[in-house]
Amino acid sequence: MVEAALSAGVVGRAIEKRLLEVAIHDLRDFTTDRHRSVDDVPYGGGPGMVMKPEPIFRALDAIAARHDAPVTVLLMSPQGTRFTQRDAERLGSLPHVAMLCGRYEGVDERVRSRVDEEVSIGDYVLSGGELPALVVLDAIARRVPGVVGDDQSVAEDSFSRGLLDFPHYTRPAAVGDLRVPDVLLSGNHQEIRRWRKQESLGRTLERRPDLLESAALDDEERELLDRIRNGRL
Ligand code: 4GX
Repeated sequence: MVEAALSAGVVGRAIEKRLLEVAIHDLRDFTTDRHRSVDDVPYGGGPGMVMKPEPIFRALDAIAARHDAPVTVLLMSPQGTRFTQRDAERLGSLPHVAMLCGRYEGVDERVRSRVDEEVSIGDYVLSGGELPALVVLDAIARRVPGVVGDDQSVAEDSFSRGLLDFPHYTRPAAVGDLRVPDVLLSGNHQEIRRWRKQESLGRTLERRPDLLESAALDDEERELLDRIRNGRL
């Protein structure tokens, strides 16, 4: 699954262009028993299985040995702190990141002594950490200069500005009675910028008011938000 994802799309192209290097490590390659076991029954009893610590420690040692600069170890887990655009920006500036993907009920607690950050992609339970790791990788990769064609569009991305995106339209100007807002056809770039700010703010207020508490708004945006809140827009 991870191999397939790494060969496709934006991440695939970034790797081809050598803007990004990704290695997959199979924990079974770091086992020593005949059955190559990576999991075992939980101490104290109960259902499910727990990932054994030694194969994980050996894998992390092998990864560290491949690099001169520090390797930041992430554990993908629903117990982690929620992954955000800010984390994508921060992690993207680190020399090396290892993402530990568990299955079953999780990892032996002692593994956390080797983990720098426990990361969740959202409040739902998946069957493994691989999809979360691919989500985190994608968010990091598309910010690497040259990976996405247009650096401008990455910089202006919805969450980089801390607000939800404004509505987008393309040709034709009318599909039946569904028309593109006149302001976008006006050629008045000052007005278009203001309309987009207004739409971003309106949507954010409506759908994600929590984002407004930490959004860095400029003077015009604070004025617009005030007017939206007071029903004057
Ligand atoms: N965001 N899962 C990890 C096994 C597990 C459980 C506990 C370590 C500790 C998930 C998520 C997620 C399912 C990946 C359980 N590993 N990961 N897996 N949501 O649901 O990150």
